[in-house]
Amino acid sequence: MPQQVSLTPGPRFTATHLVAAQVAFVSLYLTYSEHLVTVPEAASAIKEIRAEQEVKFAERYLKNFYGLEEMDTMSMIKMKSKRNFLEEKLQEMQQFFGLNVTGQLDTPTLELMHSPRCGVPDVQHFSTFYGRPVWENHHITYRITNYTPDMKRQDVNSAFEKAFEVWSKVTPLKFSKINSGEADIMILFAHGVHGDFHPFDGINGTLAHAVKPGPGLGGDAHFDEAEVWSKYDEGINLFLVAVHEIGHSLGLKHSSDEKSIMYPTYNYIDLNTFRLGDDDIRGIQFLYGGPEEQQLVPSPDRPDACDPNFSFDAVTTMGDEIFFFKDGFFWRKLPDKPTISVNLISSAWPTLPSGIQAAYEIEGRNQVFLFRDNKYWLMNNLRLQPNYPKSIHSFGFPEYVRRIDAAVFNPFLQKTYFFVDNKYWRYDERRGSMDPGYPQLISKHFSGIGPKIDAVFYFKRYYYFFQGANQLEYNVLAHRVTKRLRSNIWFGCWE
Ligand code: TQI
Ligand code: ZN
Repeated sequence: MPQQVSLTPGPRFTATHLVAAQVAFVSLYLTYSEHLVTVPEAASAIKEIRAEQEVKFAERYLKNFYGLEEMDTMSMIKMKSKRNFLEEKLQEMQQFFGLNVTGQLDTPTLELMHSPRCGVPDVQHFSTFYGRPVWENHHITYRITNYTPDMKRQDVNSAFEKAFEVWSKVTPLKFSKINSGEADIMILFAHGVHGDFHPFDGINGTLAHAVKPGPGLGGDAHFDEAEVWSKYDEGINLFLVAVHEIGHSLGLKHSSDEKSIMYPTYNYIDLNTFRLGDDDIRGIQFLYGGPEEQQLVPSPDRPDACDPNFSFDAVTTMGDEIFFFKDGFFWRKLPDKPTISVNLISSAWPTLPSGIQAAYEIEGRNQVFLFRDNKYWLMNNLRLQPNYPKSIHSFGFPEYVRRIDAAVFNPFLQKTYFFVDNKYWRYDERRGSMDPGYPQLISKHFSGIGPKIDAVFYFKRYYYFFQGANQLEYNVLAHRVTKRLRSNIWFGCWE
């Protein structure tokens, strides 16, 4: 018979111990019932409930420590043979602890499971999923598809942003939040059944789960809405659970190192002092390697965007951000935030060349086309798509066009303008063909623009044309130039 389990946390732990809490629940129930049971029927009913709870408890235990029903997209066949699976895992555990290998949830096995000190197999480090799945592309997108009402939206965003940062700091991985379409890591909050064969179980118990890297459901992280999510240590701290789940999303399984965030118990840790454990870092770097030395870009080689004569090769929006391309670099900026980051094109997209000459986004389709010479690439949610580059002649350009200077999509007309020297073409994105009657002179339709432009992008009913160090703001609906600006105005350069 399982005994009352001490809940005194170890010296390192200051808060709830998830597995211990589960044990406490079962044992409290038992002590409670032992004092109360006088009527025989009640006793047998309680026994039944107790047995059911013990099975549930054992399942959770095996899940945590023996990878029972790992979060694969569990096939129906596997579901059917869940019993066998449980038996197998029980045998594995019994073998490990030198118990009789019965495959049954017998008393010695249960007792061992209930003892909190012996719950962890002595694999002294991190573990990865079978086959070691990882994300091939180091630029990983995530999307928060819904929000818990327990917290402010901004706090949810920042919990995830910070949680991703924890992992990006120690790896070459970059994470970007997208707000529509399919991200690599789709995040959601849900109650109970939510469409993945792993329904949530109400408050406590399972808090969240995440799927190993892969297409579709792969990488996705689900959070049990029945928990009270919090920014602090009342309820369950979203940031800490997010760090743990993202660990799974990136390919880490549980670690047996108590200091690891991948250790399968929940402990509140002061967020100001939170750090990944050494074992977490070893684990994640085993999968992805360490961070790239971005700062090795010799500063004399890095173009100074604040140079008053600075010009751009290509500019486009991508989701909420504006991307500026120049030589081997790109800058990305959120329009309403002052921070700008500069990156090497080759480190973000190893197969994309430097010297991108034109780029445009089809708003609403999450598509960005990038051009260099007679080739173009398609990017979707920051990821280069397979089967590119293709030839620009597939847009219908005549043979003599060898490159594009600039391109911009007009969302009102659903048409794209391509600028080449002093002329432009117009492409119908809905029909997928070039409009007849082109090329035309830029100066004829876009008064005040030209003769030749470097880059152009569309933002909130304006086109921004770049001509050397000058930028012209052009009202799309009024068809006229409304402002003359420095090209690098977006960079907050104060002369
Ligand atoms: N959910 C389990 C977990 O994320 C689900 C799970 C068990 C799992 N084994 C897995 C997911 C293997 C992927 C791969 O660990 S949970 C904790 C912790 C949970 C537990 O709700 O039990 C955290 C979620 F570590 F505190 F126990 C988050 Cl942080
Ligand atoms: Zn886990």
